[in-house]
Amino acid sequence: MANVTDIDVNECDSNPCLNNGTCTDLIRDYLFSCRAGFTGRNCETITELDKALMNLFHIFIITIVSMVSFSYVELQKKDLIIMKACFGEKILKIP
Ligand SMILES: [Ca+2]
Repeated sequence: MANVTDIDVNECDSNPCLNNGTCTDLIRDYLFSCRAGFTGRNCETITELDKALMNLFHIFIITIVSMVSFSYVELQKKDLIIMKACFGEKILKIP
C-alpha cells in the first residue's frame, strides 16, 4: 500500500508563485513566502501599505513636475522682462 508521500507531487514545479514569491512544497499543498509589499495565498495582492506608498509617490512626482513647470514659466517671464529692458518692446516682434 502506498503512503501519502509516495503519491505526493511537487506543487512548486509549475512555478505558481506570483510576484517573485518563494514556494515551499508541502504534502498535497504548497506555501508561499511573499516578497515585501505582497500578500495573499499566491502573493497576488499588493498590501494596503504599499498601495498607500505608491499613491504618496505618485502625488510626490506630480508635485515635483508641477513645481518644475511653474519655475520654468516664471524663469521665462523673468527672461522676457530682462530682454525687454535690454532691447525694448521690439524683442516681441521676433517670431
Ligand atoms: Ca507536494
